Amino acid sequence: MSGDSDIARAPSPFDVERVRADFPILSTTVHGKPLVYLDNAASTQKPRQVLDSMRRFYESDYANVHRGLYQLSVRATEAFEAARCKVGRFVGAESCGEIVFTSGTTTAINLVAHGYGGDHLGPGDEIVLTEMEHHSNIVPWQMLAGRTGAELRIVPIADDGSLRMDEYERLLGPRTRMVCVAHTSNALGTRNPMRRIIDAAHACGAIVVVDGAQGVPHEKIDVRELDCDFFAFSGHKMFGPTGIGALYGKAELLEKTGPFLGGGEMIHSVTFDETTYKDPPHRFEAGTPDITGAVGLGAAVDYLEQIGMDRVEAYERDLLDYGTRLLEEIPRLTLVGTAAEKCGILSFVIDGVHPHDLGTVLDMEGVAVRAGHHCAQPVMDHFGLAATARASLALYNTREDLDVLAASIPKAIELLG
Ligand code: 7TS
Repeated sequence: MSGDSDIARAPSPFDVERVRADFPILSTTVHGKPLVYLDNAASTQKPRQVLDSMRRFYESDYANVHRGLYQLSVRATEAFEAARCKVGRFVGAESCGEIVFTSGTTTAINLVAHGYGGDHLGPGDEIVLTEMEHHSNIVPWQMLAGRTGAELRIVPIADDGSLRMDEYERLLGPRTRMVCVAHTSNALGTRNPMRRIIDAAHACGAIVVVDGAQGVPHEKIDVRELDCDFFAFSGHKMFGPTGIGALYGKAELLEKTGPFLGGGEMIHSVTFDETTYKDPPHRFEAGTPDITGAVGLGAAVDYLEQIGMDRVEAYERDLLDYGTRLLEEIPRLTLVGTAAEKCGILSFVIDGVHPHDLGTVLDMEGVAVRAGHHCAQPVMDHFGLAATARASLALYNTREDLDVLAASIPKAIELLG
């Protein structure tokens, strides 16, 4: 797809200017200032390799999938299924069939809560969550607990934003059926010790659902090495299009997962008396899927593989260290989330300045950051805050981006404080 990309020839080490040249939007201006895009945890921008692949697909191979006998539909189906395999390889799945296309992380987690949790949990069973989860890894489990009589157990965080592993291990017990945990926190940047979390859950017979939305775009993920049971992620946070994401599930667990949405394409046969369902992954893909989105996600995977996730991770680690040092020097600024193991998220508050006002003033400087609770209100509650400002990094950000951010904050303080 993007095999002829310039990236393939990009010299080592990581050449950020070449990467930036792939993202047309990065040369746009906002309020007359060059865009400094630092809201990557919310969504990432798209390289032309992804945009081109989708346009090419619409122009030459597009039809509905899994239905037509005609050649175009066969070609579309092949492209859709090839994208599934690419995504599966990218995260280390054993087979293509372990990847279910969903509309994103939220749908993927709801699918597991409904289709697996609904059939396997009952009164008194326990679901372990953490205090740092995004709402999409809280609310589906609350809803499930309400339906089944299962109970939620919450692992607290420490004041640096790391997970209280002592408390986690204490909470696990014979009634723990599921552990649902973020790979990386979107509000704090904390990278959790996944292998230790997963091994401890398995030791007491629980299955583990990983919210990988903030992990996949920033480091190499290998679901088999992690040994997680389910792993959810979103295409739009990894340089792919919106409307597409994936759920990885171990084959034997997907087998035991009931359907989520009912409709066309997920059935073997339908009568008014009885409907029988297809095997995974098609059992979970009712209706016409986001076909072109899947193709675009496949192109995003190609793009990331050509750069190499190890290089992405090393580059972003350096950027995070640089940005942390810059922000630490700003008077009245407090970083929220300072765990030793972090990815490129800089959440912060400024004494006397509301994060929303700060965000508005930064926007006038061309700097896009997010201000709010980041759909992680329990995190905000932990720190006694209503909101933080958050700069979140991706592979195309530069030290200059962080210089602009750091230079704009004192201006904002002067204006607002
Ligand atoms: N899980 C995590 C850890 C996330 O960061 C997000 C989105 C989701 C789940 C939901 O993903 P979706 O693609 O299904 O919407 N996080 C953010 C954010 O930090 N700011 O806006 C969206």
